[in-house]
Amino acid sequence: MSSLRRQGDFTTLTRHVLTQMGSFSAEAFDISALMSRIALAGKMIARQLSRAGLVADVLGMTGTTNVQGEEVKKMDEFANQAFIRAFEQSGLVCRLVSEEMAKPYYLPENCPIGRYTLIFDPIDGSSNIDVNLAVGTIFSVRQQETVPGDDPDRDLLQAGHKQLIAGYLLYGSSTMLVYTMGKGVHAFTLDAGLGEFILSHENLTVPSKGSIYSVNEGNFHQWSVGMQNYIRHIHSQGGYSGRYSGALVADIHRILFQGGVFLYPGTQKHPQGKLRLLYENAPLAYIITQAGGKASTGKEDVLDVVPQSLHDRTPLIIGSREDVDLVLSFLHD
Ligand code: P6P
Repeated sequence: MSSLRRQGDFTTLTRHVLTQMGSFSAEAFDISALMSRIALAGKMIARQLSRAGLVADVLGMTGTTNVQGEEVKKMDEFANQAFIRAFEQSGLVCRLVSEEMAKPYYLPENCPIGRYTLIFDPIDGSSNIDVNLAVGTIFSVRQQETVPGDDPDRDLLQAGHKQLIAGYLLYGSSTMLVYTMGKGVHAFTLDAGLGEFILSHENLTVPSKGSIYSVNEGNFHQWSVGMQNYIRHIHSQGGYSGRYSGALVADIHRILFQGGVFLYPGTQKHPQGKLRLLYENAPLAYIITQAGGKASTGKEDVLDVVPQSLHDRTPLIIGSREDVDLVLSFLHD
């Protein structure tokens, strides 16, 4: 279980990152500043969400569709712009990869100094906004690499093990930021009065087994026989609770704290499922794996998958190690 912090121990995000880096080198300060910019974008988004319904440009659609062919909500666009504004003139990040942008967005003023690429889903679960339910942001930081070949962005098409940092923001009853840089998983809660993310849970661990299964059972008849048999098994066993919010970040956050398994399987129509690898499944797999859990596509570890393109999708089975292994045992039968 996580260790709740003592009241009054004001460990800020920037200080925690420097502690994690174990140094005060220029690189450590760059990473700390980078995380601060992510936190700033998160605060801008949280503030806009808190005014939904009161001010224009929060609820509703923009009238455009994104590279995924999905209708873009006003908050999707606002959140995407918040990250662009947070990293312009920062000297930190040279390239942004977003669910909302077909191609990487270069920040030329930061290149080539900015050695990092930020990959993100600005608002995950945006259909929840109009009904005031939790939504999130998912982010991943990778080192910018020059690889042979004519495509300057080819270095992005590498496995999830290449991630330096992964995390998410959850805009729920409180606003939280959860991240890992390979040394455990840590959670911060936004103290709006201070305007700071304060460490609230350190070294989070996923329980080895849980009683929650999180899946959209409306797709049951489109799943493989193995996946259908797993769900039948769960129904017959009893002792499980179904929880599904429609926002990946909220459902994963519950699994991180309480254990269990989240599933977004492939279907006959969409064998790769719906969720995107680079800015949803890979960052969340890094977090859950760092917390002692497991993340699989059903065929291989999510972190081993090498994407063919920026917006590739994979099926996702993620959570407590024993629960994920139980699902896999039905798929491999
Ligand atoms: P469905 C939101 O659109 C999202 O990408 C995830 O946040 C969420 O887990 C999933 O899709 C919900 O998809 O098909 O169950 O509505």
